[in-house]
Order: sequence, then C-alpha cells, then structure tokens
Amino acid sequence: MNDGEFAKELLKKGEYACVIVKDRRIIYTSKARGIYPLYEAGEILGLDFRGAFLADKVIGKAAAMIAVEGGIQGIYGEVMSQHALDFIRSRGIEPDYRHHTPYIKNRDLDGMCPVETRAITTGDYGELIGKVEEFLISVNMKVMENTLVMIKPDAFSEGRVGEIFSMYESRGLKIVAAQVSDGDTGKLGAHYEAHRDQPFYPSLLAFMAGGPMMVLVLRGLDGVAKVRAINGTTDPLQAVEGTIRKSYGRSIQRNAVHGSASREEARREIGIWFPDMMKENH
Ligand code: RTP
Ligand code: MG
Repeated sequence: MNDGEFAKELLKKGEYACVIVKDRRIIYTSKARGIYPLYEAGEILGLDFRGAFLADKVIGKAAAMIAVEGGIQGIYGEVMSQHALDFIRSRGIEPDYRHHTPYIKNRDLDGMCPVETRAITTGDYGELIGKVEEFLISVNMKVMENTLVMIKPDAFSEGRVGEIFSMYESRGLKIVAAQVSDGDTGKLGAHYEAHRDQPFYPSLLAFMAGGPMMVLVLRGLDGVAKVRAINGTTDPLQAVEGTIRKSYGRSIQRNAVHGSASREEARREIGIWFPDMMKENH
C-alpha cells in the first residue's frame, strides 16, 4: 500500500477527519472538521507537505490552497468542491475524490461555507491565510499572531535578555524581528501616545529613553495574550510566580518588559518600530 492509499484507508476507518501521511509515517491527524486542521498543520505546526498525501472528509478551496502551498503530492477528499478541484488541477495535481459538489455548503446547508466564500476570491496564499484567520477569529478560535515586545532598559542593563528570550521561546514563541534601540524619543512618544496625559508619562519616557533596550516582534499561537501572561501584571509586586515581571521587575515603572495589549495595538506598535514589516502581510 502506498502513502496515498494508506492515508485514504485511515480516513475511511472513520476515526479521523483529516490525515496526512509521508514516507509511510502519519505526520498529522485531526478529528476536527472544517479548515482548522489544515491551518494548524501548515501555519501553526509548520509541517512540510512535500512528498506527503492528504486525505480529508471535505476539501474546499482554502484547504486545497494550504495543502498545495505546502507542497502536497496527492489529495483525496470524500467530498471536494469544484473550486478545490479546479485549483488543484491548475497546479498539476490530479485530485482523487468520492463526491464532488459545486461549492462547500455552510453548516445550515442553505448557502456557501464562509471559508469557501472567502477563498474563492483569491489565488494568493498570504491573502488566503489572512481571510482564514479572519474567519477563525470570528468564531473565537486561536490564530497565529505577531506581537511587539520590549525588553526595557532596566532588564537590558541587568543582562536579562538571554533569560527573557528563553522564557518566550520555551513557550512556543518565535522571534521574527529584533533590534536594540537607544533613546529614540520620537518612537517612544508614538508608542506611548495613549499615556500622554497620565501623570507618570514624563518619568516613563525618561526611563524608557534612559539607556539601550531591545524591541522584538514575537510570533506564536494566541501570541498577544500569551506574551502578556508570560510578562505578568504591570506591577511586579502583584505578578504571579514564574512571570518575567515577578522575576526581574522592580516597580510599576521599572517592570522589565512590554507586550502589546491587543492585535490592533500590536499592528500599530510594529508599524512604529518595524515599519518595513507592515509593507508585508501582517
Ligand atoms: P506595557 O504597556 O509596558 O506592556 O505595560 P502594561 O500594558 O501592563 O501597562 P500600561 O498601563 O500600558 O502602562 C505602560 C507602562 O507605563 C508604566 N506605568 N507606570 N503608575 C505608574 O507609575 C505607572 N503605570 C504604568 C509601566 O512601565 C507600564 O508598563
Ligand atoms: Mg500597555
């Protein structure tokens, strides 16, 4: 039995809704239906699909695009939409399927699935992932997020950069950009714009501009909330054991690190510190 038949066999046993096999090994399975399994396999786990075979209960255009982008060799779908079939064939792969349907239906079977609706208007992978994430967010599922982190001048001067990197990396966050910044009052003013009228603003700016610090973009599943949980509460005295601020913060102002408060704030802050990144997709 080859990899394609093996994947198909596993799917037919009914335990899984999505199976990926490569070199006689099962590299991914999921019991979940919908787009999340392929999003997870490709974007979250970063699986390399080159030479692999996918068998899935339902394949719409979005699933087809993710699989093909990852280099999939063969695709079997119990149900495949015409949009998926056309896309797969346009990439030189002959799809294998049991049933086909003009488009994937929504849950109530009275219209098009919202992911299919989003996918059929694009052929660009980056744009597709943006649309898939938009859908997943709308149904409260976790997605990959970029967030802005600062290792503030206190922690930087005390030589805590390595330990702080480890605390993020050991929790699955990846560093996608990093720079040392020293006394850039223009960028700091833009960054802390929302706090301009706070009584602590002048001393906050003086502290942040008072020596070198490190600015990072970290990426991970649920990255914004994850970083803030690792950082701990603003006041280190109230922070939970094991958080960065509990370990290295000294006061409500000298609190070792910064993490964006929301996805929107992360985008705004990344635009200030890494303007080139905003010209790409995130
Ligand atoms: P951050 O933005 O640095 O991640 O911290 P945060 O969201 O937990 O706190 P935020 O309210 O945004 O405050 C930004 C930074 O201002 C300093 N701060 N000083 N009462 C004070 O003296 C005071 N309150 C806030 C802290 O350095 C805080 O991280
Ligand atoms: Mg804040």
